[in-house]
Amino acid sequence: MTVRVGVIGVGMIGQDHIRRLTHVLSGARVVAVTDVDLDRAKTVADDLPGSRLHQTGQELIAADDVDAIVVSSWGPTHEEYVLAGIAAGKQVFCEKPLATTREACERILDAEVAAGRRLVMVGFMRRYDAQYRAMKETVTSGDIGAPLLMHAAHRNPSVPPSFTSDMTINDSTVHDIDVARWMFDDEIAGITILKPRVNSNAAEGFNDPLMVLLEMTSGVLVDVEASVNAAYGYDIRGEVVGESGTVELSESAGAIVKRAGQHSGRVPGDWRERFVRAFDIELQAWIDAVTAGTTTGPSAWDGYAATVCTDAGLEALRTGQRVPVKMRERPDLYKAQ
Ligand code: NAD
Ligand code: ISE
Repeated sequence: MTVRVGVIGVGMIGQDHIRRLTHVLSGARVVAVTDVDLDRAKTVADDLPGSRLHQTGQELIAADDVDAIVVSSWGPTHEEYVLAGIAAGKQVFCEKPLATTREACERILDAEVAAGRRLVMVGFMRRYDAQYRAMKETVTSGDIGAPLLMHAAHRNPSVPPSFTSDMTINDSTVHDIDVARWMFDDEIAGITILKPRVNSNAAEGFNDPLMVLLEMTSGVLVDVEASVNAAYGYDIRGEVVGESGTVELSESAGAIVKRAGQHSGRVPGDWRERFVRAFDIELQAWIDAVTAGTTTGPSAWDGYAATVCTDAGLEALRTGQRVPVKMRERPDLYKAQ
């Protein structure tokens, strides 16, 4: 069976997902595209033999020849499409964030629970990265003893002028929040954010970098340096400190060059380069699950938890105070993930 996929939102990541669904992965074909920018969607459809342009996301979701949906439009528009996908009984791969407010995420949880089955996977691709997976295996094996701390850094080389300090939390650090929950199979209990000296490369009024402290309910502390004007490249770091050892992400792929008494290697240019394989593996896992009639990967509950945490993070950024994270009770549907 070939899964016939419709893609809503064909900007940067939407087009990248279409490329991988078309040229890299197996078992799927993109048959439908749409975007609020119809000219952009038409250009994409014209370059994609066998695909059809739809005027709206709702029309695409309702189409009989669309089996499953990728939502890669702007975050605030995700809720509408995810809810429509659930109502149509179609599987949805939704880029992060699941939705931008706690209430919107709760409406999605309610809809899935009412449907009685999981239909949504959220695009937290770091869970599919080989280095993060190796780190989780080590933590879970107990080889370094009980985890105590995690040090992380999320450095973007630069951001467009439209990017705000809030987005450092809900667009970038949201990935570190998901990693922390997944790495330790635990929830986040509280968040504190400190504002160090400002990088002179940052736009006027922009607090960059930020130091984010996540407290897990187990007591593990996760510190995340979130920088979006790091200039030298896209650098994702992580180290878990256990009672009797540590495990850290290694330097990213690429050859190490040794010459003239020095050694050097490549720093990825952006998230597409750093996580290219993770995105491939993530979407292949989704296609395989859709084909098998099952669901996999980060769930709507994970999307909800991440948004509740980023909301708390925004309050912590505004107030300078520690903000507790309070979530609703986890529905049975999400208990055996
Ligand atoms: P983008 O601006 O390049 O593309 C978004 C597209 O959505 C645009 O073409 C826009 O016209 C379209 N759009 C906006 N509103 C729409 C609507 N109501 N209906 C249909 N289309 C609509 O943005 P992007 O960088 O591709 O990001 C898209 C999503 O992917 C965001 O949610 C972002 O957070 C997420 N993202 C995830 C990662 C990751 O690492 N997993 C990386 C980048 C972006
Ligand atoms: C972007 O939207 C992503 O999701 C990337 O993975 C992240 O590293 C980047 O900071 C975000 O802006």
